[in-house]
Amino acid sequence: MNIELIKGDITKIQTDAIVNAANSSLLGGGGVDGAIHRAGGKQILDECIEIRNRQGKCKTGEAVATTGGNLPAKYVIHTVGPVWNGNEGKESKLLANCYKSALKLAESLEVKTIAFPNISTGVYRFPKELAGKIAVEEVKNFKSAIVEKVIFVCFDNENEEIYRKLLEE
Ligand code: AR6
Repeated sequence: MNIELIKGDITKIQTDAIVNAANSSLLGGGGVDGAIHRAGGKQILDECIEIRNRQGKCKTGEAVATTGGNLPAKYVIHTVGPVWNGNEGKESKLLANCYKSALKLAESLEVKTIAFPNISTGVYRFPKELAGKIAVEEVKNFKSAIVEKVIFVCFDNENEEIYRKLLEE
């Protein structure tokens, strides 16, 4: 699998799928979630509401998919990262599950290219260095005959620096 690093706004990325760092309500919020719903338009929210009506809230570490609405990406894969409370073992596993669930769902949608934001490293306060390690490890461990390219989209300088180092290793 090809791994790339980009600094910028994930709503501008042209891939088959972009991943959203959502919350369990699936009804939108701030940060990257807010940016995706703003840029993608009402269709994404309508589909999220449908999913909620069908299966209830999205649990931490799980993922659901909607279309991309007005975004350049075809799909948005919404996953719910853990809130960092200092329980490293438990929260690391949940964050790893986000990447696993999103990649599995991407495969089932026959996604070839997928872009990830730095899940949980904003409002949810997950330590960026540890989150980066988990993200890179999960992507590298995911062997797929369908997904060809994963792009890590870093919004802030700190994450960009962390990912640059991790991907050089
Ligand atoms: N493109 C790419 N990355 C972005 C963008 C963007 N447009 N905007 C922010 N980031 P956060 P979380 C980065 O807080 O920590 C929401 O309210 C940001 O710099 O968006 O998982 C949800 O509804 C950071 O590195 O998500 C939840 O309630 C990363 O995205 C809660 O926040 C994640 O920051 C989820 O918190």
